[in-house]
Amino acid sequence: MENKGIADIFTAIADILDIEGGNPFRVRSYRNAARTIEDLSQSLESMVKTGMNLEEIPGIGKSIREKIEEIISTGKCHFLEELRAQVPAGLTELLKLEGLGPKKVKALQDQLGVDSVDRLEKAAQAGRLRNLAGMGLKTEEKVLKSIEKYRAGMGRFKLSVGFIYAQALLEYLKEVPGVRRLGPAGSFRRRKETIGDLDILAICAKGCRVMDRFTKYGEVAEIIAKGETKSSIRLQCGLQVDVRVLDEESYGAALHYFTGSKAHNVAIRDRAKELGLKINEYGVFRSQGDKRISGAKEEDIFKAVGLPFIPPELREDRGEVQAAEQGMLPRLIELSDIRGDLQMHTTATDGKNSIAEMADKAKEMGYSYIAITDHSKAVRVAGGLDEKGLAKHLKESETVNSQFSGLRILKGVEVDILADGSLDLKDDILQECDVVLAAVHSRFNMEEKEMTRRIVKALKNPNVNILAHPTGRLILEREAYKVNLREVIQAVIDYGVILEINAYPDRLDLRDVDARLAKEMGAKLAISTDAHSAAQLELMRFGVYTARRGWIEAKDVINTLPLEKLMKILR
Ligand code: DGT
Ligand code: CA
Ligand code: CA
Ligand code: ZN
Repeated sequence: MENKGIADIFTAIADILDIEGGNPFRVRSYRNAARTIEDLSQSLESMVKTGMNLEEIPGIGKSIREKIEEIISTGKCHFLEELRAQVPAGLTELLKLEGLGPKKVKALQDQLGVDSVDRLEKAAQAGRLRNLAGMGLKTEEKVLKSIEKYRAGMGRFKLSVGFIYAQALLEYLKEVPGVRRLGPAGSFRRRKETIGDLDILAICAKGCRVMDRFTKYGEVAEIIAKGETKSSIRLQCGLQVDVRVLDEESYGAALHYFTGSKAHNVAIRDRAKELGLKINEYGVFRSQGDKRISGAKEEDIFKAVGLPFIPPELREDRGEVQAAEQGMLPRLIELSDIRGDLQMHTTATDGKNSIAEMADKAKEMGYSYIAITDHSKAVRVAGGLDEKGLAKHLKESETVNSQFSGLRILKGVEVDILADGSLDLKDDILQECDVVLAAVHSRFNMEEKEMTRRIVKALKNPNVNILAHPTGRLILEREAYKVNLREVIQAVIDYGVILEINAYPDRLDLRDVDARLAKEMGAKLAISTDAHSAAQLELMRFGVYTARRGWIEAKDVINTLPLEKLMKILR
């Protein structure tokens, strides 16, 4: 089983214990274990196979190690199954609704007998929540909204989760004798922020047993369909995977077709029609007489309609066909353009690694610079720094910097934007920093006008360099706060501030279309991971994917610049 699947089991345990009012330390130890496991760069399964003692991993003790070994050898966790037998199945689902924590879920169950999303919806509609302690009319409205949102996102998975399963599954299928070519298509290949399912295409030799092997994959929960050319399974995590076996001569046409998006395909096919051609998943044909022209390579499709290759990330029918026609396609940014990372946290606040450990990893990645940007004091849950704490931390950054050659460690902070738009730390300490990120971490439910005024006021502070995660959304979990983004973008331009594309896979904030808007209005961007561990510095790729979907080029992004040029922008 993948690390992610094992982590999900520990999260499920923690959720149930939490609702049952279990010992908070125990709950936390399961949650921490889940997080640790998700962050591991090596698979637990391979560690167990090589005989490594898992208790050497920080945060993993005897009881969790035993459970991991059980899960790896049996695919199941007995303890979780026991817990599940004690609570209604729908109850833990309630935790997935925005704004509902274990305490509220428990209260709803005890006082109203609510133990599923459907029942909660009925109770809210019937006005039965408003009389509970700590709830009211507003709660009912909010609950109904979160239910609506939950249902809309149901069955979708974050791109990063798709990556975990896609990589493992592709590795597995590659080993099957007779598989000649293998690759992802669909929204995964377009790097959309969430995927509905995973689409995989293959070319196989005659007699290849790829479908047998696919449907016998270790994490299959259900075989939805099994055929010679198409099979679908559902993994234990709920993700559906489709595999299609194609003919070599039509691989390109099928790859284009199944990469989508549907709207892009329609735009290409309309163009083909005007040229007297027909394009489908089997190839390019003449409309008259059905003579086949090409289709083995994906380039064939674009060539047939007189266009240059359009990268998958742009295929959303958002003007890419017209841009291609006019020779105006952007030269999209690539991961290799990135020279450093401008947001990360360390053990000084809620990160897992020291400054030196972050720097080691950055060096290994070939970066020229990183900025250490821990939280400020208003973010209490993260142990944010006050002026004194930051002063000491900046000194430490300097010291570590002097120990590294070829990597510049910039002194920074992620300072909180308080409710009134003032900053959480005094100007004289902010002046000491090379990089100041400003961000909203509280009071998300302000009115749009108030939130916009709050952020714009913060941007006026001349010490602020970058507006971090500008809209505050968490994918599939929390909507962006209400804010007039155009006004914010205009303000960053006016005050010389950079907008962040936060690469952390739960955030991807700015999102693709907003990054594009920012670029079109003339703003500059930074792509930063917000890493809370050294391993998470690798998450940069998700920020780059988002930028590419936003038509962003290397020249729009400040952390593609060499150090000296970057320093000029940061002043
Ligand atoms: P998803 O899975 O919801 O994240 O989105 P996609 O884009 O991966 O959609 P999916 O898996 O239903 O189908 C994969 C691709 O196949 C889709 O992007 C375009 C193509 N496709 C599927 N159904 C149709 C269709 O009815 N018409 C056209 N033109 N293309 C289709
Ligand atoms: Ca799909
Ligand atoms: Ca599909
Ligand atoms: Zn933040």
